[in-house]
Amino acid sequence: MERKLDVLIDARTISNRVAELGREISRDYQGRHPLLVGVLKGAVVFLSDLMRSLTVPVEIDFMAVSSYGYSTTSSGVVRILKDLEKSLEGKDVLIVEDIVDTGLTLNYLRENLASRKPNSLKVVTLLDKPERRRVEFTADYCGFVIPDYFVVGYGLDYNEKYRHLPDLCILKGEEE
Ligand code: PRP
Ligand code: 7HP
Repeated sequence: MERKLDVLIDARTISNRVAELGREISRDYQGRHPLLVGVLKGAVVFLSDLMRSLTVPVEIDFMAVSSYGYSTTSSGVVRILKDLEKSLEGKDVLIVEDIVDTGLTLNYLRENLASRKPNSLKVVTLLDKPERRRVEFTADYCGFVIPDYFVVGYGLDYNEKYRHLPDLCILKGEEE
């Protein structure tokens, strides 16, 4: 099957929006030192840009969870593959995610991290695909709401490919 990439959101538009999110988050966390929790692997590009747009000091940590395997349809199963290094007790935690699709991953992660007694817990996602939701989930900060396309680039993959693309692209032809 021939694959085709159409740009949905170009690198400059992403960069401008990430800078805006950075300003908003910096205002909201003034005087605090939030812990950014990146969800591997898709969020690494977004997290690395977002943290450099913040004017408050941050720490970072990462989790890896699995819900998809190598399929583009959600199995509904969330498993922790890599956990955080330190306790969240008393910390201001901001989960950084690349995309909310069915909502299963973040719904699970938010509950899981809330049970570790952080001082506050919020979620920032670069992308939100509300048409695909299977459980109710609303992020505290969102870069772009997008239609139900399978997208790659800026950290997002299909079978581990395309994460390096600077633009966010619609992948056609390979997901069938
Ligand atoms: C993607 C994405 C989110 C999750 C969102 O991760 O990064 O973590 O799926 O989907 P959901 O809202 O339907 O749960 P994926 O499992 O593809 O792993 P990756 O980040 O390593 O690419
Ligand atoms: C996961 C995911 N990964 C890449 N592109 C998408 O559109 C996706 N939705 N959920």
